[in-house]
Amino acid sequence: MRLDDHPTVKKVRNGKSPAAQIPRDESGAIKADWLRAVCLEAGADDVGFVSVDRPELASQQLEISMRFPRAKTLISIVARMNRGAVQSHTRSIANHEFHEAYDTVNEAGRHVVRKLEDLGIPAVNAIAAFPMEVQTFPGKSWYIAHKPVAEAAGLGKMGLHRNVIHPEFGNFIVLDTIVLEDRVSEESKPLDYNPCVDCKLCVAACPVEAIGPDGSFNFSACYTHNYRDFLGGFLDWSEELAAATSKQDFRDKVTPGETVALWQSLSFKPNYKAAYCVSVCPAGENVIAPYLEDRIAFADRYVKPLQEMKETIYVLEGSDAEKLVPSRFPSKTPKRVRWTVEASEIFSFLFNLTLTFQRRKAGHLDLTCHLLLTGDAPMEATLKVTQRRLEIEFGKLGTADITITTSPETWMSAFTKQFDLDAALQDEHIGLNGPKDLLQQFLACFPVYGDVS
Ligand code: B12
Ligand code: SF4
Repeated sequence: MRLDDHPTVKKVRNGKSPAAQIPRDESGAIKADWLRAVCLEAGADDVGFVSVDRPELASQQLEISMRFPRAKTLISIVARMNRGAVQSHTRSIANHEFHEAYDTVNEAGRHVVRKLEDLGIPAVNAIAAFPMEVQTFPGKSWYIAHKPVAEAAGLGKMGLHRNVIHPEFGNFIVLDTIVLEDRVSEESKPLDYNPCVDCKLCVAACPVEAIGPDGSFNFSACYTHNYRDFLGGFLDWSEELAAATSKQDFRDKVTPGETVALWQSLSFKPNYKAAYCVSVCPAGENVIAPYLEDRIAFADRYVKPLQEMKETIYVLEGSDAEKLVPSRFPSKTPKRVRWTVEASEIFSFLFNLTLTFQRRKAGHLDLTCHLLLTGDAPMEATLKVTQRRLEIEFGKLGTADITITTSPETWMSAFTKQFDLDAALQDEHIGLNGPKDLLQQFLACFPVYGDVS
């Protein structure tokens, strides 16, 4: 049969194109009002449109264009969470609400895509979070960062705790992005204020002080505790099991409760250990009234029970969290675990340093260090610690207080417990120009990498 005579071909050629049903403006762009209604009908609680070439998305454009070469617009959608559930001090209730909201936003995204696809417009739902490209672990596993898209789409701003706060719903939302291969008639504009009221309740509630009062974020503290039953936590569990010499040896390291918690995460959906920063946040028009009425009562109701809750807090050896838990939260018990985002090559290792930097341990250290790495692929970097923050840039920038010349392997081993700085200096594995105590102070700004003692 000739292709022209095939029943499918004949039907399609004789049928009316579904694309004719799409309302478009004179330039041919899809009408924003219509698309907005489609998204809300599909289950989104709010929506905004951002063209992929918007400057706010500059850092993501390369990856988006590689994965979605025909993308023209990003549709940002949010789903509300039930506040009471997230504010609950019962972890299973709060976690279930997160999971339900992720399902809601993913389903809404899927319905929008189905509707558009039926009308002949290609689109893809980028998915709220997990599943992600986790086979790249410990590398970056997400391909669209929803927060900057939501900000550009006017759906809120990142608060002090780095979660996006919607002007009405507060931070009780989850985010998703739909990638659309078409233009939309009207783009959304970012909010002209930040709904965060700078109350710092998120700082007070976080059991590992991941959120700094200055807006800094301790990635390793949050990831190590909150994500104990995810990703690297599971890796650690399986390696403990493999290394155990007996049942008792395994139980000495991992309690039956911890194993069962992991079973629950694997069987149902992974359980966050905290998310307290979200639960205590009073920002947003629909949320703030009780806070404005009585701030102390608000903190007593939402923050204090979390601070007083008895629980195990997972910390890295030598981290700020390990030191602060016993004094700030006497009812909580810190437990040392391993940093599982290990890096095998120097670029990831340097990035790892930014994730594990401990601002309290840095104290008032003010240091510029030139790192000159030798070997097959020599490299220069500047490591700058100032105001309890670490910045790493390639090249030799500014005037160095210390200059270190070493191999990438020696540099990576310098952050482990076994490392002997004096021996490395003596054997000339490390060449140091500048005071040794400055290098020691720098190394002390990080937790111990490697096995737990
Ligand atoms: C990576 C990630 C995390 C990381 C880093 C968090 C962060 N501040 O970015 C960890 C594991 C710590 C985390 C924790 C949480 N997350 Co999260 N997370 C993501 C994810 C996948 C990407 C985040 C992102 O955009 N980062 C890049 C930029 C925008 O953020 P940044 O702060 O400048 O970058 C930091 C980190 O990302 C990290 N980083 C940057 N690049 C790389 C690369 C690698 C390899 C690694 C390891 C780290 C890393 O370093 C930066 C400085 O700390 C998104 C889902 C998605 N696809 O967008 C959800 C998302 C941001 N998470 C969310 C939530 C709810 C949480 C938690 C509350 C989890 C929970 N339920 O307990 C906590 C809150 C912690 C906090 N206060 O930020 C929601 C936020 C919703 C909202 N209202 O904004 C999102 C949007 C998921 C969703 N679909 O709704 N998360
Ligand atoms: S808890 Fe307070 S400081 Fe933290 S993000 Fe919410 S409003 Fe901002």
